[in-house]
Order: sequence, then structure tokens, then C-alpha cells
Amino acid sequence: MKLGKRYGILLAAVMLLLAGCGSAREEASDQELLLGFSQIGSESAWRIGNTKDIEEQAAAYGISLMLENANQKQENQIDAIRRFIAYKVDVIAFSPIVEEGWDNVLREAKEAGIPVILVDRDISTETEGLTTCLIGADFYAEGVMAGEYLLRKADALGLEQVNIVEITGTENSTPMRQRQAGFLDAIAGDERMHILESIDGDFLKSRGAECMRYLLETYGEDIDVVYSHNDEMTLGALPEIENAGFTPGSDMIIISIDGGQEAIDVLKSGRINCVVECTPKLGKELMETALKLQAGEPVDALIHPTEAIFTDETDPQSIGPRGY
Ligand code: GYE
Repeated sequence: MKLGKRYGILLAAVMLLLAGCGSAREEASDQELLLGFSQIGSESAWRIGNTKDIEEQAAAYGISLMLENANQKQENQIDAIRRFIAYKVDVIAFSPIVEEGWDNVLREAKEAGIPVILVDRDISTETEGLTTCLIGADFYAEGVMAGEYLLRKADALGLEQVNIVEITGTENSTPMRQRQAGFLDAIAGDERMHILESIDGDFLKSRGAECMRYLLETYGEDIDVVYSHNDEMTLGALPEIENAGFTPGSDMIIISIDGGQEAIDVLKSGRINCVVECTPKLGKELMETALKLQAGEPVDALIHPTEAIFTDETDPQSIGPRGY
């Protein structure tokens, strides 16, 4: 793992502490906020943009950041949170890869008196009150926006039957569950809409390609719509669609979520029809919330950023640089 300079120094301080050379934390400035953040991994442009934003905002707010990348493994996130507790950080934040399985480690954080902020994704716990708040997108609303776009598109094209394949994000993660639920609720009751199959693409480009290959082999030209839960999987699926002899954007309606630069460029080229925005820029809210918690002030239980939708219904050429 590549260690940041600051984290390298912190790690050295922990080692000194373990070697019995006095408390590194007590020697550090009492005023400075130390935030431990466990990131899921680097699976997408969204995730990389989110990590960068959190690093930049921590620096802008003068907050010391212990950042750990879990490389897509929940057990790595649990280990990271335990290290943050051992190091006595002021505030812990993490983006949970899946919703279940956090009760024990969060009880440990609570017993240590360290407040926990959820970033990006939600959790489901048996015990209430283990976290203070959630800063993240409204994934259900994103799914609804995607579904409503499809209803408008089907009307505009005069389609009588719409066969949909869905490539979903990581199983049991909040965006996977809610992007699916919002989309299904939006199209429910419209008899033109048929889901041929939903398949787990794990938010990865390589899996998006694999899933699309399988879907094309199984359903071929019956596929009218590809609804993909993130840009990476969409970008993996597009070449497969082309290799199978179809033109994405016209032979098949392509709907994606995130709104990273690469997908927006493809939308501009006409090979994607709709991209629902999901902003990775959660760092500012995270820093402000962490400072409030350190000061013992109340925080909002739920903070959703405002999000847009980019489609072929208006001229996509005017969409500005995305920054991720
Ligand atoms: O859509 C995807 C990423 O949780 C909102 O995770 C995030 C999702 C995002 O890997 O690209």
C-alpha cells in the first residue's frame, strides 16, 4: 500500500507509542482534529474522485486525515476502524461497502466514545445509534430519475414493448439496493416495461463487460435497454454491444449513473442516452460535520447533495467539465 506522507508520520507515531515512548496523540496539538477515514477502494472514477475530494477538503479545513483504502474488502474496513479506535482519532468516517456486518466494530467505537460518520453509503445494524449521520446521495431518487427518463424515452420513440437488462452494483450495497428499487418503482405499472434479467456487475468495468457479453449471448437483439448502476460498468458494456453488431444509443437505450467525465463524453458522442448524476464531492460536508462533532454540536442525521440528470433530450454539448 502506498502510504501518504502524513499517514506515514502518523504510523511512525503509533509505532513509537507501541514501543512505550509516550503518547504520540498527547504530544500532537490538542486543537487539531484527527479524522480516520476508511475508503472502500478504487473501483471507479467516482471513488477516485471521492477520495481526492476528501483529501483536498481535509487539507483546506486543516484537518489531519488518516486515510485507509480497503481494496473492496469489508474485513479491511473493519480492521481500519479498529486501528482508528486504537489510535484514538477524534472522529471516524467510513464508506461501508455493504450494509450489514458492522455492529461489533461500531459498538467498539461507541464504547471508546468516538463519533462515527457514514459517508456515501448506509448501513443496517441491530443496535440503534451506532453512527451519528449519513452524508451521501439519495440513490433511490437516482433510480427514479433513471426510470422516469426511460418512460419519457419510450413515449418519444413510440415503443410498445421495452425489454430491459439491469447491470447492478455490488450486491447488498446501498446504491445497488436503492438504485434498483427507485428504478423498479418508477416503471412499475407501465405494461410496456419488462426486466429480462438483473445481474451483479459489482460496480467494476471488467464485470460490466462480462455481464454484457452474457446478456448479449442470452437475449441478443431482444435487449432494448441497458440500465447500468454506474459509469464504469457502462463503459465496460459498450464495446461488447458494438462487438455484437449493435449501436449503443440507437439500437439499445443506454442509461448510466455517476456522471464522470468519460461517460459524459460518451453521452455527447451519442452512445449513451442518459446519465444520472451522483456527485462524489462529499468532502466539504464531511469536514464541517466532523468539526461540529468535535465541538459537541448537533449534526443533521442525513445530508443529501443535490443532483442532476444529463440526457439526449437536451443538447448534451453544453455540459461543462465534471472534475471526476
Ligand atoms: O456510483 C460507483 C462507486 O457508492 C455512489 O460506488 C457510490 C458508487 C458509485 O463505485 O461508481
